[in-house]
Amino acid sequence: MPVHNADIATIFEEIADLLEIENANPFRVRAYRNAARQLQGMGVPAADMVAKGEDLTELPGIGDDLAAKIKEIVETGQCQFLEKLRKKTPPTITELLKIPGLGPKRVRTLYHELDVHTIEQLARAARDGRIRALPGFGEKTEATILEAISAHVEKQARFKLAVAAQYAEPFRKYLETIPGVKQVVLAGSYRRSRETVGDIDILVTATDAEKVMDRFVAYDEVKDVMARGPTRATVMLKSRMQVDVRVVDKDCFGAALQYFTGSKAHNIEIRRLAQERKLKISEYGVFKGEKRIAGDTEESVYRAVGLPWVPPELRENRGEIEAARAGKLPKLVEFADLRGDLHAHTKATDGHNTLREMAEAARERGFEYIAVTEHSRRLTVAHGLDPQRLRKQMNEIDRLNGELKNITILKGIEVDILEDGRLDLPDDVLSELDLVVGAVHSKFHLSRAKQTDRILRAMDHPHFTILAHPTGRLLDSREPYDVDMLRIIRQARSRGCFLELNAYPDRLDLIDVYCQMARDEEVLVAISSDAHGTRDFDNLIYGVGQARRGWLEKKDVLNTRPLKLLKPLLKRTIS
Ligand code: DGT
Ligand code: CA
Ligand code: CA
Repeated sequence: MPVHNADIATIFEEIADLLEIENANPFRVRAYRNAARQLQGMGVPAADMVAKGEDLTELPGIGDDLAAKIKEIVETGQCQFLEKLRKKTPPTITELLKIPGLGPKRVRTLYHELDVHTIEQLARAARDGRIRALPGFGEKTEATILEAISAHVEKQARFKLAVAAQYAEPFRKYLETIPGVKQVVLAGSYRRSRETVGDIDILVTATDAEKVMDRFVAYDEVKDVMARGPTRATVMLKSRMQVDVRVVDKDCFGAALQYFTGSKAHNIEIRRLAQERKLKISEYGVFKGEKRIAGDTEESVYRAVGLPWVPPELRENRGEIEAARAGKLPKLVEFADLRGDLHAHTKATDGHNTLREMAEAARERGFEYIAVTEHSRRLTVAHGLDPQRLRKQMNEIDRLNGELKNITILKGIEVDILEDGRLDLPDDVLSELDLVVGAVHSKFHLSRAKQTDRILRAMDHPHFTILAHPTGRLLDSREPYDVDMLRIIRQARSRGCFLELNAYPDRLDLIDVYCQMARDEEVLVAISSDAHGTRDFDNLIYGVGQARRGWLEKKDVLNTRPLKLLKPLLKRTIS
């Protein structure tokens, strides 16, 4: 059974969590977290590398010890070290860390003082009022914990799109090898590129549905078969991802695809349109009385209700039906439209590859430019740059630009926006750069007014170019900070600045509705990889997905511009 990168990453995350709860050395914890992140962002399965006998220590952040563990996991499906840790501390305890407000220290206290090591026990202890009495807790914390638990229970079942892809794509390939199978399409929220996916919906056309069902439930990653009929089945994978599959007739394929792509809200509107025309619409087709008038393709379904085909990413009932009717659907940006990347790190700070390696990898992807934007000095955990080290890097960039053909390295920085809106580096050094990407990395809990003000002030700065990950949210672990996005977007327009859509699978922020807002206000969005290694450029595809959900066209995206047109845009026209 193949071991996915995501599985190894999950093991390393659990080790890191357990070590942290044990109060282990923070560097050790960080090593496991970095390795997990590396694995998740990697295009190549580590299992393949092991099978080919490739040297895992070549991977950034993987030393001998971690390489041995990866090999062990690939070969045995287990990690002895983790098993040892689990014997010392109940493994369910890591779930508690997912409750916002509970860090390792508090989890430790809850475990030692109240013997709490599951979410259920935590909820019970909170309801009984036993938590407020613990040192460092209190009544308010107790109430917050209870609220956080219910939010967590609702959220936990969803997978990040990039993680879902790691399970869904091999499954799709497996289904495609079944004899008699013609088409296999992943529908549902996955097809709409939602940032998280609840379950995977697969549609198959085939000559023999029964045979497809036999093979579907026999996939070796299937843990439980939850339902099974002649043409449909639901299974639970070992990864705890649920998969629905339906075998449909090729004459119904378009109708089924339209139906199971959703969203539900979009489909309800489409059904209403059909009713206005005295038509009936279902997963089997569009019917006038008993007669089927459409359904073999999605286009035919939309045509039957008087609309052009609507791209899946737009199907959220957020104005796409009106736009389609008016012939005003956007021509959405595509991955191939990107001409470069405007946010990347190297070994000089917390990246894993050298400047040259990053530039060459960008060139291999067909990019014309890449901006190197290291962290600034305030971010000490990432070994941020001070003016002296930044100038040293600028010299190196000049040298490399003289040498490398067909790729231009732009000089940038990901500068910290300090609490009062000042930037973490002096003007004179910022003025020497091609672009300044500003980011909030601290004080996430300021009030809405203060947080907004802080960012507006940073943008007032004459050298500020792009606001990185504008709300700071991390899908699993951090709520967005509270800001007035419309004011920020309008400030960007008046200051000639831009907003970033960070393509890291945990971030994908700007979120879709804010992309739409930026587009309405005519502020360009940079789709950026925030690459910490050469493989991270793969994540740009998720950034493009989110941008498409936000209605962005090629013209709305900053880094679709060729270098010649980009350069004048980076120079602030208004300051
Ligand atoms: P998810 O799985 O929570 O990320 O979201 P979806 O959108 O994939 O939802 P899911 O898996 O429950 O259903 C797949 C699609 O099937 C959904 O987008 C639209 C369609 N669908 C499901 N239930 C209904 C329904 O009751 N009415 C209509 N019109 N469509 C439905
Ligand atoms: Ca689904
Ligand atoms: Ca489903």
